[in-house]
Amino acid sequence: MDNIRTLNGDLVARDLRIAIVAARFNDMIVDSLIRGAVDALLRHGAAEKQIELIRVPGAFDLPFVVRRVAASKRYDAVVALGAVIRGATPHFEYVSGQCAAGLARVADDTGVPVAFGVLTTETIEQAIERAGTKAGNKGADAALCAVELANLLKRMEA
Ligand code: INI
Repeated sequence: MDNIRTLNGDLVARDLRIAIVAARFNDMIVDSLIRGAVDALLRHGAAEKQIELIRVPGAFDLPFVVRRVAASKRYDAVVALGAVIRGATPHFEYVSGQCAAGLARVADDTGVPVAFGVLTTETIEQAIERAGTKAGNKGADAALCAVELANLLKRMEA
């Protein structure tokens, strides 16, 4: 193992431009995800001016806007945030499925990392647990994933 060249992305956000695209639907939850994401980026060396926050109506609408944001090439990575709660919607599968598949497609098509910080839960309690209470903050996790992927790409291209 010692002789294997290993590439990793570090968690230093000092030189990165990060876009956060966040849904307004379930904003009580999503606002906590945004706070977690911003806090994680600042604590990992980003300045506020390196971060841009863009709001969209719901999780279904994220891929459309994230594609524009990623294609602009103004950002090293995008953090997509939202909350789809089964109890709140009879079309849970459509919204969550299209959102996840759409965001993955955007990352593949543009080559810009898109971190998936969209909660898909059965209940509002499960969403609250993942938005800054007992199961951590998935917004913060997604932000750090974006930092790691952006730095990994820079290292792979160096
Ligand atoms: N959008 C969400 O982000 N979460 C949900 O739980 C949700 N529900 O319950 O339907 C939801 N719907 C709106 C959807 O994302 C779009 O904004 C809408 O369909 C217009 O395109």
